[in-house]
Amino acid sequence: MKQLTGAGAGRNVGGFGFGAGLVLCGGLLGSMAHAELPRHLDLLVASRTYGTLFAVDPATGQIRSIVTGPDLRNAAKPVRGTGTLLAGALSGDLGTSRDGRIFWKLAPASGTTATYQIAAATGNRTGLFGTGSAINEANGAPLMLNARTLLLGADGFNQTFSQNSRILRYPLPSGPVSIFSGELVGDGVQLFRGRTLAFGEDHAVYVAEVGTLGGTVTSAGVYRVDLATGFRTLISRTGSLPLFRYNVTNGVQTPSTLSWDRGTGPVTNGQIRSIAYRSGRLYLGVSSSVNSVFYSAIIRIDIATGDRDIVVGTALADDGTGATLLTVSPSNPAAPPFDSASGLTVLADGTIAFSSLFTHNTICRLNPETRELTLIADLGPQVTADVRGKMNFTSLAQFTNCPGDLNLDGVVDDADFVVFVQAYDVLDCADEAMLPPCGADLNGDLFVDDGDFVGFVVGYNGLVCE
Ligand SMILES: [Ca+2]
Ligand SMILES: [Ca+2]
Repeated sequence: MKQLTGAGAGRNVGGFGFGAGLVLCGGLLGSMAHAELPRHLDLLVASRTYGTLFAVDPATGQIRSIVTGPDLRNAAKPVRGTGTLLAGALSGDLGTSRDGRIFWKLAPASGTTATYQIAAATGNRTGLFGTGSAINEANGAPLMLNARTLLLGADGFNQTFSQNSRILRYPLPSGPVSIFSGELVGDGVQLFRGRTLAFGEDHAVYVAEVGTLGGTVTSAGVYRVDLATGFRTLISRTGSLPLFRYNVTNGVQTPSTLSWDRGTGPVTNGQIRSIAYRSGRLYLGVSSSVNSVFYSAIIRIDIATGDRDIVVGTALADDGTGATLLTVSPSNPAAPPFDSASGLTVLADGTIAFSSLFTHNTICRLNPETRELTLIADLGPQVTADVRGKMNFTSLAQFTNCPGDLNLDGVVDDADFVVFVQAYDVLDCADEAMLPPCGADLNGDLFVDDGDFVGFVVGYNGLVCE
């Protein structure tokens, strides 16, 4: 515990008159200088079909720019950026850092699964690691643990039932990749096709399994993985089948599977597309299929009990049949339709943004308290007719490059100062009390100290963040 020198009562920093004004991130200056670059808090949405990453202004719903890949607004589809075209993936997901870095892990048609870094300034696509080897198989979500570390899911889409999934750890900028949890690393329940990740507030990363149709291991679940130990515990069974998984203790896996269960409520017989964390609860974008008709829902899980409920959409009753539909409608009558909710992203106001994977070209916003569902953007009218309904928006993330805006509400103000002081008192990004991605570590040295405070004050006192 140290004291923040010079902060006084928290309102008078270095004679700059702390609290005197707000810094708007991405203002007029930014738009004049970099008309084609994404701005702080733009929504990045990824088309797996074409390998295009759009930046969308959440206030207007308009495409701000093509970050990388073919420009689907133009019939000639000119490609922005160099490197492997990131199209054809079974599924892709995005990670963004607080300083404007973008990471995309997927399996492009021309190659095997790999993780790429996208340079926002140029659109260039650079492979970081991945050759389709066992440690990196299939797709998964990259997530910033801190400024220097990526955690990644690896769902093992084609793995056999005897293989385990894993969560990978990649030190930036150059690795090497290693297994953080899974296989025989870390005690606890086996992961099978654990694709998407979300940080909680309890020094844990939560992983959602895509799900499986049956075999030696069955069903799907959501697990807590402790960031200190890599140990895995079941939070909630999300699949309609009984959950069977191996258990690992001290690097030894049980010879046969065990039955696991936790939580009551709706389930799914299809894929889980995305997971998000908000206030002690997890939110899942899920798909189910009955009589060849696909249904989508956003399911909420109370971490304390594992109990599940539908916020909006259609999922299945946990009655053993895998065929009894349960539907919860949005509270507003004019709610937009959605399918296979993907890329769930919690915004500063507590609403959850998400994309639709298949027929819709939309980004929607859900208020999980009121069940109000509204439209943020419809990209359909903004692209050429031939790609509409085919883009497959697998993932969504916020582009963030305003380092002083710690709560991601678009301004650097006293609320951010409160967040900064809390992080400063903790100091070490690896401390259990520090929340990922340790955003107050502005200079990326994995500590929050006076060096970061200098940068924070500069942001607070008037520099436009682009
Ligand atoms: Ca802020
Ligand atoms: Ca630092």
